[in-house]
Amino acid sequence: MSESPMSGHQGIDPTELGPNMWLVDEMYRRYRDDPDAVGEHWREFFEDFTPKLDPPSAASNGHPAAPAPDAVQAEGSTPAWGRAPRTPPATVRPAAPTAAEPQQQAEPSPEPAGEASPAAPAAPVGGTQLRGVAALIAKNMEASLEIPTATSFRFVPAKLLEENRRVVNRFLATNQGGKVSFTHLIGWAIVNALEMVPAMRKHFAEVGGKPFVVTAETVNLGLAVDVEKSGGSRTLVVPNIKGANELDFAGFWASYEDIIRRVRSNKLTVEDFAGTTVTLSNPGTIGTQLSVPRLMAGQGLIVATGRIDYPTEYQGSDPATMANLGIGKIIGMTSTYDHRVIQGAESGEFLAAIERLLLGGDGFYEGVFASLGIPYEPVAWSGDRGAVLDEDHRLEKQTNVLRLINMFRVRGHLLANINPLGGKVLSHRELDPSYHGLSVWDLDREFFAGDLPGPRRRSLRQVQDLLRDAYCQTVGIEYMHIQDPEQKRWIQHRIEGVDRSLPAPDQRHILERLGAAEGFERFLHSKYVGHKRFSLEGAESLIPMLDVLLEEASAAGAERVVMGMPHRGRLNVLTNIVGKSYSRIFREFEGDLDPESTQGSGDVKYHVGTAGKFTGRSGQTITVELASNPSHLEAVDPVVEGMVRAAQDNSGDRDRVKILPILMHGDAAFAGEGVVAETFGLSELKGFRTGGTVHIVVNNQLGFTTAPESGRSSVYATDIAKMVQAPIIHVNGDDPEACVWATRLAYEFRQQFKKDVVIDLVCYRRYGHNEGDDPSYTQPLMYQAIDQRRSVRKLYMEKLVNRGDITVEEAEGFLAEYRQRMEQAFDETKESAPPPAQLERRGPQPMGVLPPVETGVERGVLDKILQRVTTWPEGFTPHPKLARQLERRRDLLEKGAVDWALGEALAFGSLIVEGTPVRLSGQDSRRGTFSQRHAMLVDYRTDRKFYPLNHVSEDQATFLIYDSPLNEFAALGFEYGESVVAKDSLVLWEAQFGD
Ligand SMILES: Cc1ncc(C[n+]2csc(CCOP(=O)(O)OP(=O)(O)O)c2C)c(N)n1
Repeated sequence: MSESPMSGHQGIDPTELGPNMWLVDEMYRRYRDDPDAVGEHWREFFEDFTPKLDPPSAASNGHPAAPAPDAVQAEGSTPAWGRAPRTPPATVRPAAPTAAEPQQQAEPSPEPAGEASPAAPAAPVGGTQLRGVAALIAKNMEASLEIPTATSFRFVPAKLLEENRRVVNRFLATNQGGKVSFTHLIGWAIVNALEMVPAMRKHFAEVGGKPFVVTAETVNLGLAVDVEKSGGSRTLVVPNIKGANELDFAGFWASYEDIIRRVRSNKLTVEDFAGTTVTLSNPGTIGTQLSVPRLMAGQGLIVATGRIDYPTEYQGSDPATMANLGIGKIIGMTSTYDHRVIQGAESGEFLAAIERLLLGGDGFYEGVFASLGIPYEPVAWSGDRGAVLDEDHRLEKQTNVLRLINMFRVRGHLLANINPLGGKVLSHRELDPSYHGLSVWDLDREFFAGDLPGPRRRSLRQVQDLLRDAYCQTVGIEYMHIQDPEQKRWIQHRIEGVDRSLPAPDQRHILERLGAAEGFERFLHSKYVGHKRFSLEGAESLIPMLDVLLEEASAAGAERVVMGMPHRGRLNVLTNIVGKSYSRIFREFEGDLDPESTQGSGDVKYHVGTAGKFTGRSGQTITVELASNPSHLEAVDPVVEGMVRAAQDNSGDRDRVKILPILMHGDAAFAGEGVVAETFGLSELKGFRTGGTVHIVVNNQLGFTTAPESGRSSVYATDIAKMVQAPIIHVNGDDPEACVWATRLAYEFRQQFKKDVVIDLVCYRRYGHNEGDDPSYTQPLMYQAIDQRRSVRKLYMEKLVNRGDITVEEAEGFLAEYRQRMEQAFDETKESAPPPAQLERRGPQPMGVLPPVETGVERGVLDKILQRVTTWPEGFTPHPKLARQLERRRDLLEKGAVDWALGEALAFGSLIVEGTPVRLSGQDSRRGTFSQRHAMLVDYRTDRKFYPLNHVSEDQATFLIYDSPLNEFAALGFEYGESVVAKDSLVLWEAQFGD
């Protein structure tokens, strides 16, 4: 029943981490040391790779890099932390260092290795002479007797540590992989407690016969690792984590694992043992409750942790009874210190600080969660109130458990990890058990689980796990607004307690499709630099989603789908789903445009429709038609519905299962355009219904430059779909397996209930709105995060390797195929390139001039405005490119030249200086569609906003400028209303051109 902190230590047995947890990291290391050491396919994969479990580089934490491996080796090391399986015996090397920098004190072994010298005295009966490492340990132990130590003891409740470690590991298991052990967390608490009680960083030193007390600035945390040698005997090594107090938890965890890995592979170096400040020892592995270890010279403190277990008097008690009584496990901890320089009170305070941290004080777990990118709130500590042995309390808690279950069904999506860019801690009071009077102490108690699948009675922990798995992983589903109980039950049966893992062929197919999606974009990117293509990058999961949708539909006997979609990813869908040939698309890029199209403006690629055949994996085919659409976003929605309805009626598809509508949308357009609501309004009407549309919102969290807070009043971009009680499935675009699973669910729902269903594919946009646009003017921090983000293909491949789902050789095969696809594309363009088209450009017709009006203002006023719109406040950091742009504006006026944007700023500025308020709204108006206006500056480091025209003079009128939602009718109507009342203001609405 007992658990040692070390038994949670999983760094030694890789199988417990996911079979290949280290594999990718190891290959990366080889690549980093010598890029030629890995195959050429891997190089592209590693270009932007950051190893998750690689410790921060020595340079980054201010320590010199370790000397070359091999300098010092542990003998036949099998670290016994966690009882690891034995590694093959290593070659015997020079004496391994043992506790407390032994290598600094190491002297040559008193006896040469090999035969004893004939002159040596006879060994005692049964005696074996201590040599090498063993002799050194003996020596060091004797030396340690000179240190006058004292020891403080404390038992610390382990309940919260256990619960939060569980949350962490459940998250890691479904995301990056890896496991955090109790010791990682306890070690981290020790490092933090040393910051809180710096007196514990002192040690004693004697120089020239004089005593000194030394306070270490950096904490080099020694880890006492018990190593089992090939012959079965044991020894001890104490390498340390350098500068542990300068790391965050993720860095500490990575360094810790790195050390254990190097112990295991005999790769420790002299540097690893140098300068230990404090040591952590854990004899809890073998069941020890408390121990008083020896303190080595040069250190002032050694902490020992015992096993994690129930107090001795409860050994053998019934776990259910203990849960009901609120009895939890504890950990014994000791602090053994050098009493010459550290006092008992300081040591006591130090252990108290560790306890406070392990009970969640000072944001301890919040820090751990944040550094690992876990988007949840940690479990909080609380005392056990209202013991459940009391009938009333039991009933009350039971009721609350049922309420919690319902709450997860209603609002669980708010805790779902659906945003690949993360950045926000997900929480909602009604999903917090404490809001329902339930605490950590209730987790092990049993309750009736209502209508959840599985046993009628189970622990609250099991209930909560099931709910979190169903509603709060990378899929969040809204369906409780549906009034039909049958539809709700149908959904619950498919998401509660259901294993969502995909079979191996599906995984490989997804990876292949992601390669096709990314490869196409990368190719266009390198070949047609600066061309608009409205890249799908950041949302590549759309391709496997459409693929599975067509696969399912064709397998079920559907004959045709009609799709409507906007600009984003359209070319990708045309090639990878509709089957339009690469060469046809490339020809359009090379200038072979349809002369009928928009005067050859080049936008035909994003608007023209086409029809093709999709062939599923099992060979079945289905006709796919992509409707032509105008630039006007969402205008195609009712058109697609009309096309489908006509086709259904013509072919006698009365059940509406043979011809299926699919609509794709951008998040801003879906939330903004009125025609979306109008089309939903048709969906259930006899004369208009098409048996349900599968909607996929490609939610890249921006509409051109407009963020959701300016673009919509609803929580989600998809809230409008609730008007027809459609289920809405939000899914993290960086989890392609979840995307595919969500698509299957959506399709099945549509077929079953003949109703609309919406998938909200939460993703990001790797570039600007189009490839020539710089998004970092308005969203600098978001784009710094996006720049760091590796493609979904790479992340998925890494995950498959880490989980052991594909081998390294298979991964290499996928990388080779990806490269080959690019090369083939290059060949195809070479073959297909036609002569560049000569398009006749007609200039605009002269429109005449308006009668002249006196508008002039004093030059001084213009200079003042210019000064304002080309400067920014102290401490504000403008975008580096913009700073230069504004500088040029100043030069312009000096030369007497004024461009459109400056002319406009001077006009607005002079109006407000004269006392006329100005109000302007429109799509992306604050920055300007052409990146020309910059009426709002955004701090490059903090996202803070500054509006220069609001600071021209003290008594000026207001200048108000807003990005509107992506609609025209409502925004224009609103501004017209403004102008009817605000007669003395200049009220403007700005339209946005085409796409
Ligand atoms: C009705 C209409 N209004 C405005 C535009 C100009 N416009 C083209 S794309 C775009 C932003 C679209 O954002 P979103 O719908 O989120 O799709 P994304 O480009 O992010 O994929 C705007 C405002 C347009 N094409 N149609």
